[in-house]
Amino acid sequence: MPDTVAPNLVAAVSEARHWQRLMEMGAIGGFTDADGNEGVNRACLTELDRQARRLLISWAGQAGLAVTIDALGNLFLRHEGTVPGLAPVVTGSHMDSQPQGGRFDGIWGVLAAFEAVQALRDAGVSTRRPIEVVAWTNEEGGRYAPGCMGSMAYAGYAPPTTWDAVTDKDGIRFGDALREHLAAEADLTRRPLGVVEGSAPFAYVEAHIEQGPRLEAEGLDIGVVTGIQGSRWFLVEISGKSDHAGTTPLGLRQDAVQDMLRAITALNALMRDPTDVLRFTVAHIEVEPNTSNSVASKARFTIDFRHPDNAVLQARGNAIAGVIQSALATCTATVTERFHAIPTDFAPLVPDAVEAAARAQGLRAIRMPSGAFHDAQFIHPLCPTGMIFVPCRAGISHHPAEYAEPAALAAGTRVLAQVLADLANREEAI
Ligand code: HGY
Ligand code: MN
Ligand code: MN
Repeated sequence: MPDTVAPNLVAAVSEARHWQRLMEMGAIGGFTDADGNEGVNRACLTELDRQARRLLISWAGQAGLAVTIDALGNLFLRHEGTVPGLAPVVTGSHMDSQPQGGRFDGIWGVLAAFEAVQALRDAGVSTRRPIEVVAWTNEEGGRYAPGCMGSMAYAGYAPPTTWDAVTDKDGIRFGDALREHLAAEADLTRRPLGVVEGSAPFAYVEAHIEQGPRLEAEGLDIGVVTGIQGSRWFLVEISGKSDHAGTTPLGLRQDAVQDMLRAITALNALMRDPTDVLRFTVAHIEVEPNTSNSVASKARFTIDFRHPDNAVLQARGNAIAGVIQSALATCTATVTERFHAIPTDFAPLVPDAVEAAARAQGLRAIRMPSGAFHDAQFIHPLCPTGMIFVPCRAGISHHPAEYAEPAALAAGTRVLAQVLADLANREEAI
């Protein structure tokens, strides 16, 4: 990795153009919340998602990049290298957002990758290897659980039809929404799904806002991400019996809400961690019939459990179902695991390239793990993988107040550009 800065490449990254594109993207599904924050609600495989993709595709066409999509709708923008047949360097993130999301989570990584590739081309920096900018389908898992469906299918982690029967809050099946989406993008060139003929990427780099407070609090510019903690998602459905709230004695009830509370209380005890490293969240609850004067027959809730140590992730995650069953008083419960991402430690190649580029550009960088999961977690087994974090305001994310400064995003994009130029000119992954 040349320790010199590629000055014309760094200069070719345009902060203004990059910010303008981010704001234009943020207007698609954009909204202003009660506090005046500019948020985004752009769920995967919706008209808004397709609008955002068409905007990116139009920019890619103007920049001379070849556009393809695969059977999961993963979108690729390809910059050709000078040596035919070499494995590409892949870089990108996701374009879908949380329902109360921000203008930077995911989409910044896609637009930073696009800006970096455009800067390479503007600066006349040739690369032996092709570079592919990617937008993965359904990273968030907000509309359809779990997240990372596009990258999981691409990496062969699960068959592409795994999630066809998953429904959204309106009962629309993922398989049907995907079919509709692919039909709407039938004009785009289709590519085989995943790693075909052994063409695994040479390396994968994902730029992302930190979604935590550390870089800002410590006055740092770049997070050199060393790995991603593990995540496990479960759906719990408690079944009881609906009854009249006024006439049914408590002793005769099979109250699904009361048993849900018992189960969550027992899970809180299982997940207790005085070191506050473990993450346990129940944040999506549904009750049926959901009226104030009928005892609940059903209670559904989600579990998002995370930990950086796989031994803890497996031990406590595997105990969840038993703890729930033991906590029930009158109802029955089903516990379904929907997502299981083991903790990831990135091989040194990409983190070292990120740290060297940050240093060469005079930026303050620190090595750190990611608390959020990312598509990089599923690409990691295929090739050397790494991530670049930039600071976001107060670490806020998955909220309309999510914000990052234009200069901070441009700095992250310049590091990404230099890392791509470095990796795309390497002979071997050493
Ligand atoms: O939930 C996550 O960690 C990611 O931001 N989707
Ligand atoms: Mn994200
Ligand atoms: Mn997110």
